[in-house]
Amino acid sequence: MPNERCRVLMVYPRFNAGSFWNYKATCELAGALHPAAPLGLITVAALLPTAWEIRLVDLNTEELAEENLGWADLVMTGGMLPQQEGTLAIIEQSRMHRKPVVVGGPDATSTPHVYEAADFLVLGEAEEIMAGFVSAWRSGARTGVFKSEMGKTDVTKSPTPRFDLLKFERYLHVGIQFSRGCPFNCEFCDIIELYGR
Ligand code: B12
Repeated sequence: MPNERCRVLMVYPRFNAGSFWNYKATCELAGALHPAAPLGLITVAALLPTAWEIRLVDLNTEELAEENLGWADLVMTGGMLPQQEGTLAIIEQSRMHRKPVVVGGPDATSTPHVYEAADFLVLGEAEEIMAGFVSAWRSGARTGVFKSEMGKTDVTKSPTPRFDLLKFERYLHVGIQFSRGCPFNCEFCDIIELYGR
């Protein structure tokens, strides 16, 4: 689509302070601001049309400047359970600026009712869903719930994440994916429900 413009502001929500397994002390020792980079959002970024402009703000390492919200046509956010409060705050802030907000990721997929205030919900693995979202957005949709109709993602078809959007020096480690789901049965974990084996 020539001349198409869409400015996407990706915001990685803040984790609850003091949440378990947050590597806070390790980050201090190593001089990092946060343990892990937002691999979900940069994977979603790689699934969007190349003509769309993308900015990434990780609220675990920086503040969200008002200017970024003013710039955006669309806000994308989401993460895991300890980021729920942070995600809800981003939804509220985006709505105050009258910016449509898309929420996705593991917590929205597990408990979509919590995120009803979002304009769009993307539930499940984004690889199978974003093309449908993009075509709905292009045809003028400004609300909707998008789910994968095609079953589980073939991880070999997941694009290389947009690592260029990261400020590497801020993180303790940057993950890469080599599988989805899990072969084990740990009782505390619902990953098999989310992404299968
Ligand atoms: C690596 C990992 C960790 C690491 C790094 C964590 C971090 N801060 O990044 C460690 C080991 C530290 C960790 C710890 C915890 N984790 Co963890 N972790 C994972 C794991 C194995 C992979 C996450 C990942 O990077 N995946 C790769 C990316 C590409 O996938 P993704 O983020 O899911 O993104 C895809 C979609 O969800 C979607 N998507 C994601 N975001 C968005 C946003 C938008 C707008 C859209 C459209 C789509 C979208 O698109 C992507 C491509 O398909 C998952 C399980 C799994 N196999 O997915 C659990 C998982 C995310 N963790 C989970 C939990 C609960 C925790 C802990 C709270 C556990 C605990 N009890 O302490 C802690 C919290 C840590 C903290 N305070 O930071 C849960 C979250 C469940 C939920 N309902 O939110 C998961 C799903 C495992 C599970 N089922 O139990 N974790």
